Amino acid sequence: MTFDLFADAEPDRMWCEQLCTGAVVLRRFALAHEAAILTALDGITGAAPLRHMITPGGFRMSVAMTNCGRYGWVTDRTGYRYDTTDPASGKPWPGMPEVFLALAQAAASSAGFDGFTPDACLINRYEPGTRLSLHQDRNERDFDAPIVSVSLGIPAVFQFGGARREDKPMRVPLTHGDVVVWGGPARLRYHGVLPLKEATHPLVGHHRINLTFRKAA
Ligand code: MD3
Ligand code: FE
Repeated sequence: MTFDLFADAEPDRMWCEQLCTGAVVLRRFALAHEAAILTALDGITGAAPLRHMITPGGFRMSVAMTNCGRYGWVTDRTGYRYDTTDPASGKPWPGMPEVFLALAQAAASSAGFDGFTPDACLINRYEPGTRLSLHQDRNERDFDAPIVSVSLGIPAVFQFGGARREDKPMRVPLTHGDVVVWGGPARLRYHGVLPLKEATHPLVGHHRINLTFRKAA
C-alpha cells in the first residue's frame, strides 16, 4: 500500500495544528521523505520546465509553475483552466510520482479525509520577493475533495482569510516539510502568500516550492 511509506515517519518530529474546521497543518510531515520528493521533482521539471504563466489580464505571474498528474492548472490570456496537456510542449503532463501520491493520501487521511484521489498537482516556485495575492481556488469541479499543500525550501508566511476577500486573514508561517490539508468549510476561503524574505535552504537553495494536490475533475 502506498500509505506504508509514511506510516512510520518519525512521529516525534511531527505535530499538527488545527487552523479552523477543515484546515490542519501537519508540521514536518514531508520531512522524512524530502530526498525522494526532491528527486521526483527534478524529474518533473526536467520534462515540464517551470515557467511564468500569463494571467487573463495580461500579467506575467511572479510565481513559476508546472504540473504533474492527469490534469495541470494553466493560465493564459483566454483564462484559467485545467488541461491534460502542457501548452509549452503539447505533451501530457508528467505522471504523478508514487511518493507524491503516497504523501498526499497519507496527509489527507491524517486530517480525516480518507479516499483522497488527487488527479492534479500544481507545483509553484517562489523566489525572495515573490508573493501570491489573495484568491480562492474555484477551478476544480468537486469542492468536497480537500486540497493538500506541501511546503519545501525557504519559509513563507501564508495568509488564510475568510469566505469574503474583505475578511482579515490570519498569518500562518510555513516551512520546509510542512503539509496543510484544506477541506470542508475551509475549502473556499481566500488565501495567499506574503512576499518571501531572502533566505537559503540547504537542499532547495533560494526558493520555496509548494506542491498543491487537488481533485480537478
Ligand atoms: C486554502 N498556492 O496554488 S497552497 C495555489 O503556497 C495556492 O503556493 C499557495 O494558493 C502556495 O492556488 C498556497 C495552500 C492552499 C491551497 C488551496 C487552498 C490553501 C488553500 C484552498 C482553500 C483554502
Ligand atoms: Fe490557491
